Amino acid sequence: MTIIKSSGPSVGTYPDDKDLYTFIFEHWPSYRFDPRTKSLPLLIDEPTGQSWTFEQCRDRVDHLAAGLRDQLGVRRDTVVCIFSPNSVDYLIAILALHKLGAVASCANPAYNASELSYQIDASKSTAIFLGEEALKVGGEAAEKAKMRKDHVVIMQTPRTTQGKGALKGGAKREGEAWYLEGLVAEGRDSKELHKGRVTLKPGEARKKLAFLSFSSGTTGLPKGVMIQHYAPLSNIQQFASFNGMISGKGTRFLPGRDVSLGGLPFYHIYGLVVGLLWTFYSGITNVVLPRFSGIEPMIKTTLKYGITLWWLVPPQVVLLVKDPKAKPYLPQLAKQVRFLMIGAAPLSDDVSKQLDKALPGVDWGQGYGMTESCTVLSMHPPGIKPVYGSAGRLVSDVEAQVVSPEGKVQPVGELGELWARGPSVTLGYLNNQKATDEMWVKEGGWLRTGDEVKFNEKGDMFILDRLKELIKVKGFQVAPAELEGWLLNHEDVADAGVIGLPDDMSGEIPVAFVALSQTAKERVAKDGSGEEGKIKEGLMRFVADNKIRYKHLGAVHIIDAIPKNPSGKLLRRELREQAKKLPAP
Ligand code: 4UV
Repeated sequence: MTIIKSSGPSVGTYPDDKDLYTFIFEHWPSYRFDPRTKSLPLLIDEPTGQSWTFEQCRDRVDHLAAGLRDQLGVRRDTVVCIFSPNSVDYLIAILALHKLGAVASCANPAYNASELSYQIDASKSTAIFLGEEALKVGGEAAEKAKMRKDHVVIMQTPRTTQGKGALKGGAKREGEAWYLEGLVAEGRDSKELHKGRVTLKPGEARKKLAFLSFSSGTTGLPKGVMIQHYAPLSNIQQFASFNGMISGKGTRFLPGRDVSLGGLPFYHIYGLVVGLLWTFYSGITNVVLPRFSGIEPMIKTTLKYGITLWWLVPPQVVLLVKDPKAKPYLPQLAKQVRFLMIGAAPLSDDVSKQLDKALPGVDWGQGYGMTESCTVLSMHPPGIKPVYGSAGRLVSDVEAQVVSPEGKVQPVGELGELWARGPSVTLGYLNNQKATDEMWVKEGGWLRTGDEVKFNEKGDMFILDRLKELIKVKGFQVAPAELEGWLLNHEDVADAGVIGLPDDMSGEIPVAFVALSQTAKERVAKDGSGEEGKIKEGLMRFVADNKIRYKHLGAVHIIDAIPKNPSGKLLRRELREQAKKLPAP
């Protein structure tokens, strides 16, 4: 049995009687700023520069929780969807829900109404926070899901408010919907303020849900990942320990001095746990960007706010090293940015080399994680040079084994599927025991990652392929089953198979293979290849008009039949082989 263990310092004991609200506001690690001062600006709204201290955040969380309790009846196990671009109130909303024992289901703010209503239904969300820019789509989806109108909370960005209840002449509501500011505004004495707080008994954090995040996992449609409080709470500490913060020896990060780029989407597990929860818990100032709007704005924000920590996905690094707009800033960035982590999809060796040249001397490396492992499993360790192509080493208290297709545990250096275990592994998929059993192995507590990896003797992990169906476009998840199901709604399609093909900018891009319906075949027989072209265009549009941008198809190919095995399972490897033979588009 070859079990690979983390070489990072162990955290020791993880608290299992704390929800995230309690953990973040009342659990004091030695490395965090002095709890008596609490005067550090911790969250900064990038567009306005308005900042919030630890105490101000807690006060806002407490008032919002009271408002949610009194006006919406939110309580233990109520599921509430958050549909918003990044904002300071993203964290406030999450922690207010956790204070009441409720569960946050964070959705991609760029979803359309049908994508969002799928998540609302699947998570059984009974209330929703809507970012201002998400109002139209969110309102439509909430209506579709038959959500009560007074269970909608509109999150204004701080720049549109001038203090508690000051919005729009003090209006607390818009029609029946609540303004977040309106819920915060209620005056309450301290006893009233904390009524309804849910605290956990020893062991309970291991089971009590904190988040329902969506992931397609190995196969099929996106499913709600049941994330218990213990999982992010552990991962935050594993991250801190691996980077020397708990031991205090050679710490990589400097609470009170470092400034983080809050630009990764907070709905996604990488942005949520690393880019939001870990920074706040660690007392690191976070500049919150509503979204990534190009490499130059990101650089300008970095320079303006003295940002020293960058969390990125590979396509942003490609822009950084290749876009001429970035070039003039590189020397200045190399002096200021101290650390850069890249994750959620593979980073090529070529781009890695260019990054080393672009930002000489900067501490950078890849990180690797999954929604199901909430989140970081490996990252580039402190104190060594980046190892091109490596997704780093196992973070503290993570163990791994590499398993062959025949189920044999491989020796170090051999290829196989990564199975990982550690305190941040989640509980499984909501209402889907079959998919849960396929990924969570009861014996040994392993999580099957569906990623093909190998380790070297030093413990560097290399991800060589993805064995699961999942497609990653710019680090975002695309489930082939969702696009296949959608294409089957089109009258020209008898059968469909979707795979991801490599793309320089996005990492991968979804491509569809379709077998035509009888009527479409007849049209082609009559009108020839011109009609084929029209059908392909029509199908590309059919996806583009109905799905979020990163799910749009790069190409459609018409074939006679979609390859299947005798039990009807789609053979994606064969589609990949066929794709290799096609002329370049
Ligand atoms: O579920 P998910 O969308 O989750 C993520 C999480 C990425 C993170 C998390 C914490 C970090 O510190 C960090 O750096 C990155 O993406 O998708 C999980 C799948 O994405 C692929 C892999 O197939 C996972 O199973 N993936 C994630 N990171 C990498 C990657 C990587 N560095 N290299 C290659 N593939």
